[in-house]
Amino acid sequence: RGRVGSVTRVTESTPLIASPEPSVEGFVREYLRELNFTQGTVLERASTNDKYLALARTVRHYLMASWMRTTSEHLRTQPKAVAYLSAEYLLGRQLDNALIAADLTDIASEALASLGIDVAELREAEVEPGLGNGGLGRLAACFIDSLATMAIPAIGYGIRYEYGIFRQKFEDGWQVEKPDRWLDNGSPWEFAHPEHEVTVSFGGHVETVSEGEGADAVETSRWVPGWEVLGVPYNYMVPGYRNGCVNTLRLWSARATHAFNLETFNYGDYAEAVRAQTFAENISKVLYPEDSTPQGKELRLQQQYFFVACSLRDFIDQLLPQGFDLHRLPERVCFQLNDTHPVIAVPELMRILVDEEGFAWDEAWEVTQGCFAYTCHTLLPEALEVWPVDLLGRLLPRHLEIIYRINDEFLEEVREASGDDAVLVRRMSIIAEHPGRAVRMAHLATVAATKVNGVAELHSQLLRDKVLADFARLWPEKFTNVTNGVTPRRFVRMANPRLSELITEAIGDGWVTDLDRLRELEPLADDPEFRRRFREVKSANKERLADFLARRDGIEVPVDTMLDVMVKRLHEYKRQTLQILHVITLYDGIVSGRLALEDVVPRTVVFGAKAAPGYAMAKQIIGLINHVAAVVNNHPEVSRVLRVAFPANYNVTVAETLIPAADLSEQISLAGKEASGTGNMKFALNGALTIGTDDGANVEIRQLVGDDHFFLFGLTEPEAAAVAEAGYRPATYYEENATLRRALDLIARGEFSGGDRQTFEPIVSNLLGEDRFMVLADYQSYLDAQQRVEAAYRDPDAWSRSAVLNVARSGFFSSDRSMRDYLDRIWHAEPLES
Ligand code: TH1
Repeated sequence: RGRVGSVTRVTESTPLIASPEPSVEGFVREYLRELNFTQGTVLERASTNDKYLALARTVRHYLMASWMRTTSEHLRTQPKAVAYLSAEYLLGRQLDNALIAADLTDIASEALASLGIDVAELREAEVEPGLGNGGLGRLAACFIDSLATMAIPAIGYGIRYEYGIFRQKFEDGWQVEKPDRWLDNGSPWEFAHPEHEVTVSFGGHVETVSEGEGADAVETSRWVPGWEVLGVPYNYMVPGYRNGCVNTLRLWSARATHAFNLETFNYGDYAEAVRAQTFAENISKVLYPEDSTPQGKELRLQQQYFFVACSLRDFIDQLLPQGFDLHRLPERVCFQLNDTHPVIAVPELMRILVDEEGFAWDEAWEVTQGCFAYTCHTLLPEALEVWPVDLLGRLLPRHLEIIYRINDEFLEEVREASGDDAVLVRRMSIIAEHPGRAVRMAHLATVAATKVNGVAELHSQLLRDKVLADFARLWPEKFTNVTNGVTPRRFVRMANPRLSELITEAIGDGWVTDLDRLRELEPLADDPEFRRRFREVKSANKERLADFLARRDGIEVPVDTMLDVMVKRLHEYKRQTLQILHVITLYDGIVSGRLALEDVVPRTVVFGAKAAPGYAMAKQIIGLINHVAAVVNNHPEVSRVLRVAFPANYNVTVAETLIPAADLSEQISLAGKEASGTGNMKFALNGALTIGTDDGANVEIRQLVGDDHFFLFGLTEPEAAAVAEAGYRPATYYEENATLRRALDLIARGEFSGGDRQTFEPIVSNLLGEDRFMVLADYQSYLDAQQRVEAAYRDPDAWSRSAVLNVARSGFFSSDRSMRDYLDRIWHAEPLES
């Protein structure tokens, strides 16, 4: 269906060009060829960007033969594949990861050094593809890394946003958003394939056609779309770790159709033609910057349908043999739905099977139910996507009709199973009636999927007991858990080379692909020499961070203090406010003389957080943190023991230098609100201790590392639910706790806003009036836990013993383990034999 050509299907291995020679001389030759022939410049005149692009392309060449071989093997052997459907992939920089995967780090450094080039400087030139908001997008990136490392036939499908997550700046401490022009300096990691473009339709109406005569007559629906766009695939390599497997990430970019333009041009209206083009191309223009709080914008639904329609078409046309019997589709693929964003794929597959392939409805539904699995990533009611029926019907009329029929048959089943329980039927319906008629995407996903999973034990439990309880009662076997994980390649091996070397020296390098082997470090926690070397690594990482922040932001980080870090999206439920209240309490203690400087363990509190541009309270909190930082850091006494650093534009690159330097990891969401968290895992694996609530994956981290090596505080989920049930009154805590009262009064009196009482009034009145996430209820417990942190930190040997045990006992949080769980419980796919 491509415009230019169709693919030749590989039936046996086609000849491939071999990789360039993996030697310093070979690398130099290849590099200069790239610089001269592709980049079109000579070394003496090359800019840093020229040199970076040439390096990226050189590294690419070394992975190319493996990529082609993996693709051909996939096509030849036709195994069951995993197709991961995700609206976000927060990839981070590619160069270092590719160098490590191809085992070229040393060769590349030496080769470039021989040309007088410092690889470290070129690494800095890469702009990271920020095609995601936070945890959900980064999880997708970790998963495709693990799938490649485990040689699982897998393809990631998503959107090639022209603008990724915005670049955050601070002006007078307030967040300002700038566009992320990540493609401007060239994009050496992508391969455009316009010849494999896919047409996607929107709008129009549905016609009912009668076929056959009399009693045999059947009514069928036909979608007559109103307009079309093209999806152009861009392929990215996903290299496995030194295993010869390179999978593909395929991101779609929107283009105007050729016919569309031609007609308009024939009318002679050039400007109108260009406008139409812009309209179509808007679809993949920008990532929506809301994390966990979707905006019901039409363009967002367009994005969602656009990428899943392209992906299903592509999988069927390009990855399956011609003439494949789609009744057998579930044998060949599992489409994993990363939250509800790709759920419109369910009616799309139904449409393909019924309208295009002529399947009977029941046959099509059986196939569809066999092909999808759904991961839910949240518990917040406001994060559950709901599309107004009129919007969906306008954009995708045939899909709405299909959703209605799925719902009719489903509700019939509910009625039968429940003895006509009308209340239950209304609760479970895919269509919500209030406040307006709308499609509940989580219900649609749950009805269609073979399996529904949460992302940590507690989260999956709460899904079964609360959010999707009716569904779990009807189909208990459908529900399962897969606890999230992170890739040890990027977040330990690459981000923390010093720790990696120490570990490898102790237990060999098998841990990089078998993270459970970190257990072998446990006895070394009792070895004073090992602990000393561990502390040396931590200090060196702090030096590296201090260097990085000094150059990047002009921020001074004292390296001999406890590094206390909270990095994640700004969200009220995550409770950055709780940590800033602790900072204010320390400040107040010192300034008022109640706390002697000698009694404070010197600490540097680091924040990193972006707020959704339309989330006013989140932006207020950012303003507060920056204003508190200014006061604390400029106070002659306080700043001797307390600093606050808030580097702007926290992203994957910053995480990679920050996390390995951290002593203390702040995971302080209200229990029952953070589905999993994945930053928490990265910190533990890099030897930070956690101060945290019993929420998300914190629960499992604490169980694994042990209570003595984790600082637990706060209400549990059942306790928080009980407090909410009984009627939470935050002002009581203010009235009864003098320390808390002083901290809040300082904010209210304008201590951090040059005496202005209005600036942070919304925060104070929200905390005293509503405090939906129970910051005040957990304040004292948090303070007590921070006291235990200080006591523990005063004993460096005991602290580093705990830190080593955190590393040794966190192997479970490898995304390789997550992938094994998905394979066993959901996908049932096998590795490609090589
Ligand atoms: C996050 C969850 O908040 C986090 O707890 C979890 O570790 C992570 O997903 C990975 O599972 C979510 N991110 C989003 C983003 C959007 C919508 C819902 C969620 S849940 C846009």
